Amino acid sequence: MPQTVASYLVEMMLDAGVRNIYGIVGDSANPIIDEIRKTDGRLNFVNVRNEEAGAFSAAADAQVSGNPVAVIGSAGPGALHLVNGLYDCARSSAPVFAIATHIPSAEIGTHYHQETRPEQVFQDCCEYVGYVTTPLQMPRLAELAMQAAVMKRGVGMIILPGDIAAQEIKHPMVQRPLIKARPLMRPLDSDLDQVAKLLAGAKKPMIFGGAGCREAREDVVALAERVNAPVGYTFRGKDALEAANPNAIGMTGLLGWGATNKAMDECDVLLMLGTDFPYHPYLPDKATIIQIDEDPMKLGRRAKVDLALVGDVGQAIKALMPRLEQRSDRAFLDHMLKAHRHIADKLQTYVRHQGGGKTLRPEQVAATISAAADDDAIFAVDTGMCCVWGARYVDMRPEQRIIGSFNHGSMANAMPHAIGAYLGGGGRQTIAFCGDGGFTMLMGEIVTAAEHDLPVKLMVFNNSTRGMVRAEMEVVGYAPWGTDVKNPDFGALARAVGLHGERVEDPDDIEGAVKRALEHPGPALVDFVTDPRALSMPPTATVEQVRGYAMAMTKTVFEGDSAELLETVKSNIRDIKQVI
Ligand SMILES: Cc1ncc(C[n+]2csc(CCOP(=O)(O)OP(=O)(O)O)c2C)c(N)n1
Ligand SMILES: [Mg+2]
Repeated sequence: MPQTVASYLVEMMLDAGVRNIYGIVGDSANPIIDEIRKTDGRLNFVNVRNEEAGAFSAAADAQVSGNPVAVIGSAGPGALHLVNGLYDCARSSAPVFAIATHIPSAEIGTHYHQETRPEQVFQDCCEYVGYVTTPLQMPRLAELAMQAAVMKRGVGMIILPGDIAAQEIKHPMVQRPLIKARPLMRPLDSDLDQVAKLLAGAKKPMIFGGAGCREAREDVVALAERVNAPVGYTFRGKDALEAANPNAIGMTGLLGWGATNKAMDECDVLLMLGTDFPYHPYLPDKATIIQIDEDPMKLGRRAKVDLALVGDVGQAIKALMPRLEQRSDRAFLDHMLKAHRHIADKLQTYVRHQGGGKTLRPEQVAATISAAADDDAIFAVDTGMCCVWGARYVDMRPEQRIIGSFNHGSMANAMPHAIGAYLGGGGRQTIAFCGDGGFTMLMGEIVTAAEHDLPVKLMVFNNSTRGMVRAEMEVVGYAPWGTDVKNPDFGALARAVGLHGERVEDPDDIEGAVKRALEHPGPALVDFVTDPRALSMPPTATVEQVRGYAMAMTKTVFEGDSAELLETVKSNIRDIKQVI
């Protein structure tokens, strides 16, 4: 059988470990789709309803499975739909092989039907873009794209006109075995000696970890216990460092909770591990900062770093441990753990009091879902307030995962992420925290879940507003405007599509609805009609208490301590009073 460009691509994807390819058919993609068909499911074509969602699913699939995942979009608009989701792949370091099929090669440059310039459009979100204009470039370009995806953990793309996909590869160029595993790198001994010295001299050492700690939880915990350091983390670090970690003290930043912010203020040596946390005002300016990351580009770009080391976090710690004595002074650690417990307890206010009324508190919804979830459940949270509920009320267990569009920050990620996480996670319970805005943005994917009978659990936090932006407006003194939306009954909508669907308006019904959704064997949706003001309103309070509480809550949520921020909050008290 002669090998065509399309048949080679499918073979190469299978060889590289790709199991799922997300996308939508299209004229220019047909030669590839036909080759996928011939694999009889070995390469699973996940027929989605929007290519953007397909790319989000690929991002989650790759993050959960650790394997490269593929997406395909057809010429022009089909491929363009991929863009936002591919940015999410790139920003989440998800190895994704993307095929953007293209108009017939003879028509390129003539403003032909559906013509775009994909080689320009995708440049920024891809590690590599190979533009195939003749089968003579194959398989070299496809291999380079796959290698870029796997080795650089990002998007490797080929742009492929449909007519070329169908052509035979007569003169294969430089076919070589794919390199499938990334090497491990560790810092130099001399640099590790310096780290050991700084940590030994620290009175208040602290660790702050990110996604780079994913494979190194036990190493980080062992290190933290050796030097008695509290461990704060980013959202992607929560996925790795919150569970099974006695020194965990929560997150910092906009969504932060726990004692991390306080520890950042008070620590004298900060060890940043595998994090590119972007919000530099939350990083200390007084402490000595040591940073370890496998990507040198991430060193020192967020804070003034005193000692920067390139290397894998786990490998670095393994080599560092023999250089460190057990520290006996636990004063700073114990102080932070105590502060952390206090703040964590305060956060339970709305969970315990259920808002004191008949409106649904999202905090209670999130905490109820977290408690009912499987020990190895995967959570996907939408950008918006669902990030806050996920950050604060999903109490991670060691085998659980939590993913989101944390670096790219796109809405509408949770449902397609859940679909990809379910497929990549080998059938684990997968729960999406969807905002009503996020859910409706890529709502077609509920049909994907129904059609493929993917038992994702879609928990819609339906506050009929773009809540996160509304809060942002309020905090800086804008009148909330352009934020509210009118929604249908999503439970009824889900049932119409073939899912288990419910709508919950009474706090007493939360638990039962969560249980029924999780126990249902297929896809399920619960439409939680939540309180749109759920950021600033205390359960039971006088006006004075509301004033103080609102300021404190707003401060907690936005983590700002500045007088200016407090002034703007005060100016919004009138607004807050409307809801008591
Ligand atoms: C694609 C996209 N559009 C706009 C934004 C800006 N944005 C961030 S959060 C948000 C509101 C989200 O609303 P919803 O999904 O209802 O969640 P809520 O905050 O109400 O829980 C918006 C508009 C974004 N991040 N991504
Ligand atoms: Mg909303």
